[in-house]
Amino acid sequence: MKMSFRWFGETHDSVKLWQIRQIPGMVGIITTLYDTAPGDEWDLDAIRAMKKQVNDAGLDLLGIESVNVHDAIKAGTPDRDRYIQNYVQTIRKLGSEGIRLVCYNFMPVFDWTRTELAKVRPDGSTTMAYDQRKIDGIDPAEMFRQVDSDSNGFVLPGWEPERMARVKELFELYRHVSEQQLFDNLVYFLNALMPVCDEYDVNMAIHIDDPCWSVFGLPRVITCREQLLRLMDAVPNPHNGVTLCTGSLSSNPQNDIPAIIRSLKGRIHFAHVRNTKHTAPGVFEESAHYAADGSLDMYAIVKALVDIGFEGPVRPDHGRAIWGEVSMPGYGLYDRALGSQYILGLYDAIKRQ
Ligand SMILES: [Mn+2]
Repeated sequence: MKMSFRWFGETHDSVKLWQIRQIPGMVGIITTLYDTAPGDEWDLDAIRAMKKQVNDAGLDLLGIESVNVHDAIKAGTPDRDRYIQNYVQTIRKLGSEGIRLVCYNFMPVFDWTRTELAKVRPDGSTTMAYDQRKIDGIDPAEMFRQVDSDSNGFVLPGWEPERMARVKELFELYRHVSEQQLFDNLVYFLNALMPVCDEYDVNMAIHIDDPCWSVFGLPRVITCREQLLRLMDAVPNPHNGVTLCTGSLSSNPQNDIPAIIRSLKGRIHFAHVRNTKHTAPGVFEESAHYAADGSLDMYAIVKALVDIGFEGPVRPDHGRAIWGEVSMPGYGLYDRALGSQYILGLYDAIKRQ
């Protein structure tokens, strides 16, 4: 596996590339162009500049997270083909620059959802947490106000104010979109992308829905093994693959993550590895990566990735806020650096056995 770190660019991230470069075993960066809107065709010069910046810091640009998918594509409105064509052109440009991984998600309206961004843990660190009982008691606009006020002044990916200003309109857009239709729209989108992915050897890697069930009555389809395999079968091209996010999958403890990893041999193109601690059904927080700090068997997860021959980029995904660091929630330097070392330690030990 290639250890990587998500980075939000010089103007959006509190963490610097030179700091990331000093984490042992860290070889790559996962980033995106932050001044593009979903549906835009990316500018080739901007892609080149982004890549050069990462390379100049001694790191490889291992993938894009995310090229966001326009709501017209997800909802399947008549203008979707225009946005799909822009997406095809973006893949073409990324591929021509040697960037071969695109992470994306297909969740309507909201990206990942948390009910608390700075829950205080017994050791004084803070972390992101989810409580379904709170979701059941508030409306989406209130949810956004809470996220916005707890974000340390950073703009959280998936929670951009422009997007949230349109929350009512977006809910209206999806009002008549069933889970079957959402799934069909995803298949339509992927089928349109596969020729350019074949041409440039670009892997599409869908992120697990987070949490992996319907929130606020919106449809969600990337939730469990059955649904993942259904998508792999619907578009059997190996460039149609998965971002295996252990944190997102773990939101539903019914998901047997090592078994899911084994069932997706050859189709996992990117892995997000983190741990969560569950205290009640639908109630969890993001713990340290160390297995005993949370509820996941991190050894079994890394072992399954090794066993299926996974060699793509891995990143430590979210971390807690520790040692007084102020950053975008979930995306500080310190705890993700610690997490990367734990994952690499497991990986080394498993490889040497
Ligand atoms: Mn993830």
